[in-house]
Amino acid sequence: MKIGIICYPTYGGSGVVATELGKALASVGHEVHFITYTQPPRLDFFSENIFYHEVSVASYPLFEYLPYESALASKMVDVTINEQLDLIHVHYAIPHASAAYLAKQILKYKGIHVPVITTLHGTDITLVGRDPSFEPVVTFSINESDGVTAVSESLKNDTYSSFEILSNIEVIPNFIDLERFKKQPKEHFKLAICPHGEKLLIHTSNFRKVKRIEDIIQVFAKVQKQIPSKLLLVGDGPERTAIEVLCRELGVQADVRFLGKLDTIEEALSLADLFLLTSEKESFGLSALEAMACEVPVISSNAGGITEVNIHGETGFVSEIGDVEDMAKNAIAILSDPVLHAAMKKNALERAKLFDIKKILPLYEKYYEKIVGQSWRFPNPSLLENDTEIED
Ligand code: GMT
Repeated sequence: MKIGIICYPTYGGSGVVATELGKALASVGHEVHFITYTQPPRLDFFSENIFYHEVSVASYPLFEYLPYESALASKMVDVTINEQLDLIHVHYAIPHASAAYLAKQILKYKGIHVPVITTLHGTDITLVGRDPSFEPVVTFSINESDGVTAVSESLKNDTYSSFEILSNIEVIPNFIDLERFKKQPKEHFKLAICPHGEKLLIHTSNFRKVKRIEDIIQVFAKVQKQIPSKLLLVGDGPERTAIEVLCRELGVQADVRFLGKLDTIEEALSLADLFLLTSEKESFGLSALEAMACEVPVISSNAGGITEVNIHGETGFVSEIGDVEDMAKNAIAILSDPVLHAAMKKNALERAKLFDIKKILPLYEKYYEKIVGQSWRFPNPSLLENDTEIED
């Protein structure tokens, strides 16, 4: 199949899911065309089946806001025609789903029907998408998609309860490449960071408000009072300065290290004893899954789909959002009990195996076949030569 993938070229979240999905599809012989405004970070190698099409937006003094959505729709039209795409798969509804709708309508005028699948990832539904400035467009473009998937049951339910959705939403959970995310022997690094045998806690994210990183610092400060420990913060984002201030206020700044946007997250995860994820909203929690694949138990909030990944009392512990006392108590329980810690490490890996890319990729392929099978397509060459004819 020839598949167009539209995503944000981000270090985490939907961008990573889209990129890893495209790579996996290419590895089993599909031709994958990424369409986005810059090269996704995990797309830094050559593959005969992977193509990258950059969206550039012409600037003009009139434009206070650059019309990215129009440029993206135009690029989707161009790539669909010239590469003869069978399918467009957009990740994160805003503005990708509505741009895809526009592209689809333009292609229809050229006698080409290309099905569009929208994958909902999280804040496009639970936060930004609900805003009245986006809601009508999000609802419309989800309903107009030929197929819609959500990354967790929780996100599917949130979508039905927040928007008037008429179509079926298929849950296809996020996944992990277990060949990449596995515990690596990095004892020398651990010794450098924790020279006196301290425990190592870790968090990775985009440092947005929704992650409640202040709770992570509070939990860490409480843990540290009882168990000598260090905290690694991987990633970067708007809350960075506020977090640094809080670290100083709580007197833990010397034991907290900011590592920035690491490409090799699995190396840092391999050193850790515990992963913290205190989010207010989290449709899935891919970062927790990455930690679990590296045998790191998770202390988390119960936001959204996290409980579909982190199982309370098995792979870690789950607390109410904001309950830092309970989170600290649970963290201390794991870190001070080697038998419990070892069992949870093992359970975390076993649970991560359920989300192996090798298990999830066929679900996407089957869904693609279903959606493409429901559509008719390409092309009436005479219509391609004559743009004015309309095929219904
Ligand atoms: O807001 C973010 O954290 C980024 C966002 C994204 O779309 O890039 O992440 C969402 O998608 C991830 C991949 O499907 C999920 O693992 C995250 O849980 C989800 N984030 C939120 O729901 C806050």
